[in-house]
Amino acid sequence: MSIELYVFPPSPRAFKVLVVANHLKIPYTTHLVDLGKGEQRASGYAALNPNMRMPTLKDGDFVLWEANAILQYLALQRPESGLLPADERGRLDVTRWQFWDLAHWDSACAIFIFENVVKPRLLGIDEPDRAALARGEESFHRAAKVLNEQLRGRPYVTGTTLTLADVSLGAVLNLTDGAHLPVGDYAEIRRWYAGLAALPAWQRTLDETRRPPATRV
Ligand SMILES: N[C@@H](CCC(=O)N[C@@H](CS)C(=O)NCC(=O)O)C(=O)O
Repeated sequence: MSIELYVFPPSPRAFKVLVVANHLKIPYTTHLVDLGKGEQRASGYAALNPNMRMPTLKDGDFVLWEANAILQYLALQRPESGLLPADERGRLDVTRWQFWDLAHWDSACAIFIFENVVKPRLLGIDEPDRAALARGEESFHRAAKVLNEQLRGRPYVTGTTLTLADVSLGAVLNLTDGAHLPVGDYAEIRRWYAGLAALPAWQRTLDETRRPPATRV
């Protein structure tokens, strides 16, 4: 039985899971958790993920939520890929950036996504909260400066090879235009993201996330 992924494909948190599965050629089936219809609160889904958020992975009787943990689970299916390095220090470096993602990067970007994408497209609210966006700007620039400097002289976040750190941090930039993420001054971030977006699996996943998944929860 293949891995089951419960996702709302327009979300970068779903994208990061799907792109890793595609990059590693891991077979999976998807179940749509339509956030626009509140399907994350359906009792069957809430039994899998008590947070009532997506994504969630189910592999037989093993259930895992939190996108960055799911990425590690997928990478461990193909250790030879190097997406999660085998050596302890390399692995901790990747894990560090995945933690940093949730603590600083994802949380800053999420403000822009909520105000400029989710509100108008899913909630029918056209006017963004200016105070929230101002807080988002401050958090975004503080984090973006760190990421931009880290990428200087490095093709990827942790060095010369693609790892989960790149996927965790790069997925959100798919929404740069729609969310108005202010990446304009960060040349290293833009150069690095262009490389990610050129990956065949990235392209395929972008195509796939524009189509509805086969089944529903
Ligand atoms: N830290 C979690 C965040 C998951 C999350 O917040 N997912 C959002 C969509 S991007 C969600 O399902 N929201 C539904 C809701 O808040 O009702 C992860 O990275 O997996």
